[in-house]
Amino acid sequence: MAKLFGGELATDHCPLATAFNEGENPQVSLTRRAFLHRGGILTAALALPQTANHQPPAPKFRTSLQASSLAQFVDPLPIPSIAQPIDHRPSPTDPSLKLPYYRIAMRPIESQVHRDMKPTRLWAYGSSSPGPTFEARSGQGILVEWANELPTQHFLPIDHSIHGAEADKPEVRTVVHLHGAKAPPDSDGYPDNWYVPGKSALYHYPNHQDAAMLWYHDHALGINRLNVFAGLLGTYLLRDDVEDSLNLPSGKYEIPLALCDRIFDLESQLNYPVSGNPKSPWTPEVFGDAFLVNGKLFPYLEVEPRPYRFRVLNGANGRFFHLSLSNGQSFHQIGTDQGLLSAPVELKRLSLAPGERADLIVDFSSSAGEPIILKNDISFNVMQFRVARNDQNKSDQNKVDSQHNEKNPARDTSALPSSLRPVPKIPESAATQTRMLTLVEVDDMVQRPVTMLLNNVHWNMPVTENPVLDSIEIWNLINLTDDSHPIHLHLVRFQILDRRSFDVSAYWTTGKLKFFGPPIPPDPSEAGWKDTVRADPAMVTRIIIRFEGYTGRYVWHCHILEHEDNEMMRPYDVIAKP
Ligand SMILES: [Cu+2]
Repeated sequence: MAKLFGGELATDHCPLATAFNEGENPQVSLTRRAFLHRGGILTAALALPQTANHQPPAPKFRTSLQASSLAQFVDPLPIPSIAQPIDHRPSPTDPSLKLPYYRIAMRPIESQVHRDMKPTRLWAYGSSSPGPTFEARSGQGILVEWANELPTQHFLPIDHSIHGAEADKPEVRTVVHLHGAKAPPDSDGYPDNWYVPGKSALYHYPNHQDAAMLWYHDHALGINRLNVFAGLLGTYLLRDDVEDSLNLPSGKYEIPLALCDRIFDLESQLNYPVSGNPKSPWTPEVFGDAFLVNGKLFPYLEVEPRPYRFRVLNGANGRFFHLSLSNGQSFHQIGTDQGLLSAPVELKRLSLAPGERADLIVDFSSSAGEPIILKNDISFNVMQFRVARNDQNKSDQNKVDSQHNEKNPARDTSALPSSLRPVPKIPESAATQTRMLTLVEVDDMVQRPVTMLLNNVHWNMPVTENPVLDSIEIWNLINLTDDSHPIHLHLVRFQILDRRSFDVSAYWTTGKLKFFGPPIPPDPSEAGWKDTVRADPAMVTRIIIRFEGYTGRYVWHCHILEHEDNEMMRPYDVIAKP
């Protein structure tokens, strides 16, 4: 169990200092962090408690398009196509078994994200961003060959001072992670397992897990934020008999909504912000004013006055979405990152951190004839639902229902069951290991973030978290920063135990946790299986995890991609039982 805190940072034992020894770790030898360390600045900055209102350097933007100047709700919501297998191939674990085999190529595409914009250059899985949606069944494995057919030059600003993205590395590198999958380590998309244009990797997804909405995205070390911003993401719906038995809205009444935010320039091209320093263009967070839903800006969706199931993904680099409906109506959340909740939760507002998913039932039956806007933070429009009138005759229906092209809208026979799937609580007494893990922001002298760390250690340092297969652990995520960090563990699902406010200054000084109040249980909408958890500032967030599935090397990291790329990611090993 690693226990590192501010009081220890200036000592010779500081692992951070070791990381900056050029002889020992050439990969970080020329980073600006090393420069700061040599100047004696870093340790000083580290030993100081975080203060609010750090001012990031003014980013140098190309002139940005103002998304709010565009006409809204003029483009229909795109629904990504369903990925189709092209063959069947032997299972890596049982060659007598033939598994569906898919081949998905990463390619540059041009996509018109809004009627009044020019086509935008994106990188996509297949021919759209988001890429095709996978439909898979629990217990039925698939094989996916992820082929890198991208150009050899990147079109977004690489920061060569970030580890793994040094100038001697190929500019374009990709590796795919299926977020939320219980996948073997060699199919998990380990960030160092990147490959270059012209190469591909064959991954096996056994799907031995409950129905859930997973998503796939790039995970290449040091440039993940750029690859995802460029468009490399898509959704993966895993289904099972329990879900089938619930009679939830399905078919055209079940719709994925992949949300992200982007910045565009006046030529309609992606405008990824930079720090202003050409040698280290990394910026700590990126927030765009253009909210894309399934790749469109301000789309609309024509719906019938009946319940719909929306599979919502926050695929943004750093934005937390706070969603509500303009008519104030409530909706039900039926699932979290890792599948169904035990019972529906009625909500008027849904918060989703980057990487999180929510499974929602929205009933439009009392809103016939109304337009309803999906809002973010109350004041920003995301998309519009155009609810058809009840009295609309068949020909009207056919006209407005062009997206669905269904001649006879089916009578609604779906249900909202009062109970969904049991989520048995993992008892705390079952945990055999408790880890104390800090979330740390390293600032320079003027309190600009320079890097982000988990437990004060860098990506390249030896593994410190090594849970035993099938054991249960409690991880205390001690957030010493001013930001909320969505923490994601690969391979596993977990439950949130609680969050508790603590005295950050006292922790920096003494290394001890002085709590301010009682533990706060997770929100009802988080009280299911999770794979990504919001670790709020100045809080200890406790999660309980059973390390099931495979032994081998995985990662855990912050899902703010700018943080993840700049050291807020660590390897961990699931080890065999002694
Ligand atoms: Cu973070």
